[in-house]
Amino acid sequence: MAQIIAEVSRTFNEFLLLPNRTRTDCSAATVDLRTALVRHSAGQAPAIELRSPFTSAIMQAVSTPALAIALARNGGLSFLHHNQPVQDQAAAVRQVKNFKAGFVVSDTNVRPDDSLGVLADVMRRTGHSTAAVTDDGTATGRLLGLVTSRDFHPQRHGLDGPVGERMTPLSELPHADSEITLSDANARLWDERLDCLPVLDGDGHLQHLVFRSDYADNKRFPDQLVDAAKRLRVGAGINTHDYRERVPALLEAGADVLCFDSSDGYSDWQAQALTWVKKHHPDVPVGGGNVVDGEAFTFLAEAGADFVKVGVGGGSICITRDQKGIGRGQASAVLDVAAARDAFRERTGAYVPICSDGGLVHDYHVALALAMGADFVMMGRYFARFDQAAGAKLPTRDGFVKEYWGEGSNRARNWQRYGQGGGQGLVFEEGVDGYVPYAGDLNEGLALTVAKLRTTMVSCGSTTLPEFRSTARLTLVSDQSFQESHANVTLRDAPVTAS
Ligand code: RVP
Repeated sequence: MAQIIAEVSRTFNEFLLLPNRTRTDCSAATVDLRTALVRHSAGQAPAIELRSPFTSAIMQAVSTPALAIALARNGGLSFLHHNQPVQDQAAAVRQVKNFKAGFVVSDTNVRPDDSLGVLADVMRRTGHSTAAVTDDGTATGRLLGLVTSRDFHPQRHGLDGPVGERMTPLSELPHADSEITLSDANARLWDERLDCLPVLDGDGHLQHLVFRSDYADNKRFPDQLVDAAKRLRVGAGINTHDYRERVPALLEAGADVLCFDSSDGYSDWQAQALTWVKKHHPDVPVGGGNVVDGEAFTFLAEAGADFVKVGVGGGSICITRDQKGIGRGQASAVLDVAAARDAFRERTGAYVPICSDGGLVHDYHVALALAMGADFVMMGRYFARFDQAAGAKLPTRDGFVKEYWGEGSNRARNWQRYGQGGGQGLVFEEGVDGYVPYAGDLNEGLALTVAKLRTTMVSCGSTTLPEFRSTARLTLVSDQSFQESHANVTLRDAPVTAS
């Protein structure tokens, strides 16, 4: 006979945190948001720790290289999606690993015999006012000079003459070799009163430009998530179909951590694939999921998963529950899996972090997920709203929106994530294709969310995430008290007739 789980399936909106005593040494500034990303022996430091407990969803609409760079610079981690050819995903990983803060690959490039009209067009297109002049007009050609918008005037010089006549030639241009560090490059920018310092390889080919205008930007990110070689860290999604080809290519490209991406990870397929990765690449951390209960967590932890993602059907674009009747309220799922993680640690001495994935709608849901036991969170909708995400930004009557679509939608057709028995395709959709409100730059949006998380932790008397989850006190909210949570006046900027 079917078993009925006694507890009701609950979600984040049904809970609130009670404030704990806040001691004088507990303040937003002393809160430490570091958290374990991967399996480790209890009491020992993990091989990889996030500086901030945020990861971005393994989705086409979300985790681009630009978003991965921005998130890692803020201490979190992106998982680049696997719903693309292996070589494309590997190239995306390389793009993140090759990023050097402050060292810009030039996007405004011309040849010396290009006309000033061509130069003006290129500058208009990129919005930048400094162009590299290289022998072949590419970002890595042999550098011949620099030309800026201050070097020519369309009326005075006309637009027909060649760029070479207005550029500052390399012989008069201070430049550096590829060994230079960012701090030395910045020192030269200030000492020699330069706006831009080109960095060249041994053959005189352009590698990067370092701009004075980026100086403040480079000081902005004290919590970057970097590897031993100071390169930003990046994760990559994999699936249980082509992992034998995909995993080696991703590792060759420099991926720091992998994660199986499946709408239902409680399967022999995933256990077998985990075993394969662990056998062939024992030092590479690999996560598993998704699961919604302790039994499934333990299954994946025993199969070797280095972290486990929690969540089925709660994603903002997800219709799995409507379509298949499978899933569990995200709060119940996290609480159950967190208990299993702690039991697994007691039994084996291994701590396997868990990630609350999907269904985080309000900023305070992040705090609730972490209080309920998640080591870190994964979000799709949240990150899809930012400039750095993949979706197009579109104007509406009320402002801008960004496109956001599920991996189980017909737009993404990520059949590897959904075992529907349809071969290389989806038999039915498990996700929708829609829009989310545009939220600007990730750096600013995430800073606000982090500020809220810090102050919630202070109210709960915690300066670390382990302390937060071990001391949190949560209460269920009734419909009536949920109403009480919202403002109950007519807002100043709303029509007076509003109820
Ligand atoms: P959300 O943050 O609520 O937008 O949820 C994102 C999560 O939803 C993803 O990390 C993934 O687990 C899940 N997802 C992605 N696509 C779909 C779908 O099409 N059903 N669901």
